[in-house]
Amino acid sequence: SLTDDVEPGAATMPLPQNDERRWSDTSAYARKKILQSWVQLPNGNWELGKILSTSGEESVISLPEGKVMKVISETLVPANPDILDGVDDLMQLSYLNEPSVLYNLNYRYNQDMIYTKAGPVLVAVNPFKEVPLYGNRYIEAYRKKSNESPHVYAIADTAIREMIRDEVNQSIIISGESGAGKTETAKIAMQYLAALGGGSGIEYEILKTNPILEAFGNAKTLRNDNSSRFGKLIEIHFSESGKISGAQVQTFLLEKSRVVQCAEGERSYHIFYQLCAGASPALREKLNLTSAHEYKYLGQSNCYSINGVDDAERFHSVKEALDIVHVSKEDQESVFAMLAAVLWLGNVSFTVIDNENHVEPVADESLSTVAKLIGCNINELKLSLSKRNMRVGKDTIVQKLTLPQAIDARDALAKSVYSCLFDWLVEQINESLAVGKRRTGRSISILDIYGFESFDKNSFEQFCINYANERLQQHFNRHLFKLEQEEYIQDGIDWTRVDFEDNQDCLSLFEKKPLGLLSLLDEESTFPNGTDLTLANKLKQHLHSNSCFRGDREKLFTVVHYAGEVTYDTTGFLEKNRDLLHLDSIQLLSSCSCHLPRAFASSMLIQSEKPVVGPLYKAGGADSQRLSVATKFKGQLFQLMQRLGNTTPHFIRCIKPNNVQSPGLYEQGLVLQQLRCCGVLEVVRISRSGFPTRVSHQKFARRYGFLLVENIADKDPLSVSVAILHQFNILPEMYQVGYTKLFFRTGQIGVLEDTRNRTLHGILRVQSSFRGYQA
Ligand code: AOV
Ligand code: MG
Repeated sequence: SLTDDVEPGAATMPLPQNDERRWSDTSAYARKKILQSWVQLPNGNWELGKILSTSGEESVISLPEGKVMKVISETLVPANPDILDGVDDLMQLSYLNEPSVLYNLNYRYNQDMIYTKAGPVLVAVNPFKEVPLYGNRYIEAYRKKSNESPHVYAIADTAIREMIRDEVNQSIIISGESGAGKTETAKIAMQYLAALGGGSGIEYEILKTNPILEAFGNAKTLRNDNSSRFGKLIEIHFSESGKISGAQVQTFLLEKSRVVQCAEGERSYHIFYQLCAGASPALREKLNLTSAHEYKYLGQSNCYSINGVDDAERFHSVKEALDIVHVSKEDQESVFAMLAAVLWLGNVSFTVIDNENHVEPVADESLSTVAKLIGCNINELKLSLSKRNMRVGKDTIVQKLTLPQAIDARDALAKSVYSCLFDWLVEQINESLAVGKRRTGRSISILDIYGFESFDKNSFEQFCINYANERLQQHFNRHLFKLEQEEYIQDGIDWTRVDFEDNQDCLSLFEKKPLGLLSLLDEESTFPNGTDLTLANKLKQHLHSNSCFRGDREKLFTVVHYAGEVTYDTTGFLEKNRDLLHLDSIQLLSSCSCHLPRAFASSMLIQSEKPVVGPLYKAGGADSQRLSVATKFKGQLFQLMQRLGNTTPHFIRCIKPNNVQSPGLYEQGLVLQQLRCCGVLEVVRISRSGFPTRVSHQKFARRYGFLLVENIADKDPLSVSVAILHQFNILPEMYQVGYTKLFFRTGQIGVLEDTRNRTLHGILRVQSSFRGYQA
């Protein structure tokens, strides 16, 4: 136990409480007379105080501004000496407790030093303003290693170096809550890779994928004005010489419901507003475009603009970016036509045509514009929005639609056109970026997904997003804790286990078969009579004893996520999970004269013809049999984790210092909650007490063996390794020799690398001067 070695007499010393105790070096603390200490104020914030006196169980503390307070000594938490203020790696803190970490990040944040290392992890605190840390001057400094302060650039630099040195693919995995800065961080990393690996021009295209994907896949939410509504993995390929040769983008589950509805104060996808604001008069006329206010899909949330954002200007940047990734002008126009079609589709209204409440669309401007834009016959459009062909056995019956069914059919069409458009664009981008066909197999992938979300009302989208974040969290845990510890133990290294928060229970709640959230959801989705309420009841019935689950009233249930509790409302879950595609709509699109709708129809058909692995969906008039959305998403995530599992990961944790997107506002409680749930403090503790750098004996001997003075020709790698360690006087406490590997404390390998580089350069210089002599 950590408190075992507290010396006698330490009882009068303030000891950290509960959680704090896990992070503090109480032993060291107890040995010294501590004057500075953290005091928790009634509002929960920590303040630095001086201990004036201690008697019995109480201490008298003086706080800034002359306040004096009497507190229970036990509640005090030791503070670090001033000399450690603002250290750039939390590992350097003498007292690694929560208030000290909070203070250190805050201290740096106030000076625009938004990056801090937490052992191997980079912590980035969102500045919500421009900070002078980027651009060519900085890139150059990190490339030359003349600037060594923590930075995304430094992470990207390490990734490139390790890719080349170890011949292993790398990944930069960025996580954090919604609005914490993941997407910005991903762009900063790409900027560095492009600068170092650039030359062929392809890097410019890669950077231009960002404005395109953000326009089509990001939207204003209550958490973030530029919130990613899809997950993205961009794999950047490198040649043997370390130059970028191409890239590939993979996207995950776009939130398509946003196209037809979004909450008060939020917006639909940026591109709709950009098009309405920025289209040229000629394009407006061609698409029969009006202002964003005229479109029902955009009007329901009462929010049309974003502070400080000029949608018209952005539209021009998007067009430029499309040019650069080789989307032709004609194709661009088709893309805009699809967007206009989606908007006009939202304005299509219905009228009752018989006494059974069946409806058909009103033949007005919106209907005719949609028909014109997608290139179909107006009567066929009308039919597809008022009737549904259903196969029953071998027969086909025609069902007339009621108003809610017709609205569903209309919205389903709008959503699938938009999501097909998004996928089509990604495909175009990938074709354009697949320049280096001769792949060397070396790559750096950057992962930027939607962050953990918790709103007042949480639906299927949050359910999927938060599930994805659980998976990612496990990857983080697995890598930094489990693997780390297992490796030490396997290699016979003396190692004291560190407990960490595992989120396996929550993941099992989602994934267990047959009684997990996803299985039960899929099962209910196959029942024709299943409703959102029967789903909620089913979940409560089967999962009530799970510690990560709580059934609430009616259609509500709560999941205890690693990042906090979220209450979900099952309203719409079944429909969104089934995501029915009606053959009528597909047929309509395939009969269009424009090429995009036809391409969409065939990709929808391909999707529905895929061998069905999961449950079948025949209920509710669906003609196509496909995987449920949740099951497909789960499969994608498994694949993603597998892909990432084959790379050397570099983790960046983005932290959101306030909920109002303001610069200079650092809310302790909010930051602490994020630090706690993402395990940053545990990582630091592990790294500090452990040996984070490890190299196999073979590799080590191969890399540094030539530096040895003695002859090593007939020696085994382990002996060579030990010989190297001795020759370079590496202190015994700085490494451990395992069965298969060497384990080093942080920073040790740098000494050897320096010597190696100096020696190599020396050799090269000797060789070139020799060559000069010959010539
Ligand atoms: P996210 O990707 O983590 O949220 P973003 O990367 O979109 O968050 O960041 C949100 C906003 O914070 C940005 O639009 C910027 O205004 C600001 N910001 C973030 N990082 C920086 C930085 N390094 N410098 C300046 N401003 C920054 V989400 O996609 O919602 O999960 O779903
Ligand atoms: Mg984002």
